[in-house]
Amino acid sequence: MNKPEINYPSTNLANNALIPKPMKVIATNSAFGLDSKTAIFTNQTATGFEAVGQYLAEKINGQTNIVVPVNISSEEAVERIIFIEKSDALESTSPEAYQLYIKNDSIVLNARSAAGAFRGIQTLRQLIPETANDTLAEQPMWLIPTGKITDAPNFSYRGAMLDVARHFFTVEEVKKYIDLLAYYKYNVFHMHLSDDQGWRIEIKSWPKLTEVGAQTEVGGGAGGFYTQEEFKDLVAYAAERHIEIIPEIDMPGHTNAASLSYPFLNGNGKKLSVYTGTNVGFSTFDANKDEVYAFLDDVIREIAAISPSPYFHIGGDESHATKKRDYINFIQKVEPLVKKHGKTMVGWNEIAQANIDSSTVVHLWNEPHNALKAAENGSKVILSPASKAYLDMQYDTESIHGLHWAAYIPVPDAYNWNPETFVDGLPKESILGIEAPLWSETISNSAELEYLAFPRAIGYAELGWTAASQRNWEDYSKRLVQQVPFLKRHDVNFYRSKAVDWE
Ligand code: TNX
Repeated sequence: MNKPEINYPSTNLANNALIPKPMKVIATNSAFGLDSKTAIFTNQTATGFEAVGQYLAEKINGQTNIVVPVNISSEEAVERIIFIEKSDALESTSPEAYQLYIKNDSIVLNARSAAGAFRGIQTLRQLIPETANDTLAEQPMWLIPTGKITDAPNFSYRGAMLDVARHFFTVEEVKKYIDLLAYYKYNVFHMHLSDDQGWRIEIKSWPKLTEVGAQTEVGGGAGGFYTQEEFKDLVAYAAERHIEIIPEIDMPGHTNAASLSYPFLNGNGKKLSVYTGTNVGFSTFDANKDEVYAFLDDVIREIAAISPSPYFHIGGDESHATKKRDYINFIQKVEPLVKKHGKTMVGWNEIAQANIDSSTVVHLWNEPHNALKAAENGSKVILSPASKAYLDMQYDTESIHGLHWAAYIPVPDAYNWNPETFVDGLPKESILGIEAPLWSETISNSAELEYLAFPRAIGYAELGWTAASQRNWEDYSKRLVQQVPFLKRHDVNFYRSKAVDWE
């Protein structure tokens, strides 16, 4: 390596616009010049590290057009190196912890696992300035401020949910959303795959679910579904971004599309017809029929086989057409089916009415008392309180998409709450993390999805990753403004809230 003599201008790592805000930042007031003479070297024995290096190179290329080689054998033309290393000597024990050490001529990223390295390169991506400095060297150079970042997540579960049932979203639309979530260090993508208005995943042993149940959506559109191959492709795509996909099949309510496909499933005693409206709570499986559980055994088996996530979400919400006794019986019969196929059950907070296993996870949306009950029983809780964390809630009365049954959620309100104290008496140890659900009654394409999700989903990313003591709206909103070039570069239709000084 022959290093050129460059007088780097001083840049200050402490003035970064990183979201989520990292645990610790120490600035050393110089710069690393990212240019065509930079190379990436990664650990090549531990799984996934090289792929993280390649992902970084791809993203650098997408932004700057420079080609940064990964793990090349000759270092001749190389002047500066980004090392991506495995290290167990990090302060935090989180598998997603990382440490970035940025100096003039090298960047060292240390992580326990490829997941940690992946989170670390998102930080690095966010530090690459929009524009190159063309005066320092013969070729354009992007100046990354030097210093040290030590970071780890506050919560191990940082999720976003998309309802692909009320309106269908294509594989490409879902991938675009996953890409954006990855940039903000999300690690879970929950897919709401079935509801009254549509069934969205191929089940080979019950083909009418997609031949009949998938052909509709809210408003009368054509609907759609993912073949098992497409679902596997989505799972792999998310996994490359160290995001786990949790599939949800909602039951025993929200099941009109399934019952329309196979009428023996229906338990509400009413004549079935296509449903393309937005009411909830009218449909139910018949909880007293063995054939219903045999059907569910097949559905869960087929999905579990193509879903590496340890979790399987059974919905369980708003089963107003199911008698309470039947509901409890149903949940207690489905839980062993989920277990039988090697998965941990997750369900919306209503499931805590049943006698559930302590390994089952309860997903809070509207009933703190059921979250508390579950926690007392040893279950972990995911927090998605509708009044704070629902991405489908309108910003205000002028919002062009969304609902407002739980609240209007302006951008500052989405950020200004503390998941750790939201449910009075819920111990932090019981909280797995937070999730921001996006129900799709009022949205049907990427532009509409993005209008509701951005910028609020960026704030939820910080609520999941950054400790409460480090969060502050004033400081956050300034960092949020600096996301605009990234959002524009990726053609994200974000909502320009008046509460943010976009400049
Ligand atoms: C409630 S939240 C629902 C969904 C709706 C949503 C709309 C939950 C578990 N159930 O069925 O789509 O409200 O905001």
